Amino acid sequence: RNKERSLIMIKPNGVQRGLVGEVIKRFEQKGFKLVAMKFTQASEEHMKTHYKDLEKLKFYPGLCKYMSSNPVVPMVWEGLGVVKTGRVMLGETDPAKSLPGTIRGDFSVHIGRNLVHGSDSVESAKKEIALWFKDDEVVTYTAGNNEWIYE
Ligand code: YYY
Ligand code: MG
Repeated sequence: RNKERSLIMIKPNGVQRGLVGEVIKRFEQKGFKLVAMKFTQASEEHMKTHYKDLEKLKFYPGLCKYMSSNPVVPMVWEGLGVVKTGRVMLGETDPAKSLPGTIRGDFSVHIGRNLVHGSDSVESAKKEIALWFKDDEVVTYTAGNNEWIYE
């Protein structure tokens, strides 16, 4: 219960613009639990696997090149409905359609520089988490605030 997980990843421009703390802060303050995180520069091959579902689309090569051009911060966040709610917190894929109050709505303008990735289903979250983290890099622990977040 409350163990759903999502891969949330700060993209290269989020790192370069100094928004790592801002993104983490929002997920922490919401009440989700951080269970894995790394700071890493991925290979283009790794990004091609991550975005495999999009390989037919015209922006795919540029996207994979961009995502591997600079460091990223992949994280695993855990909690009730975190996949869906995480996407709500991110905003729409196109920042122009993202409301203020969302991460993309507040801090980005262009679809190709929308700052942060979030898994789009529980199933793809599982795949993405396995791609970015070894089993023992995802940490099981009890958050001290648990009883103050869940009834
Ligand atoms: O899941 P989400 O990141 O919101 O969008 P996807 O449709 O999975 O596309 C992944 C990624 O590709 C998106 O975050 C920006 C980029 N992209 C783009 O550059 N141009 C598009 N027309 C659509 C997506
Ligand atoms: Mg997606």
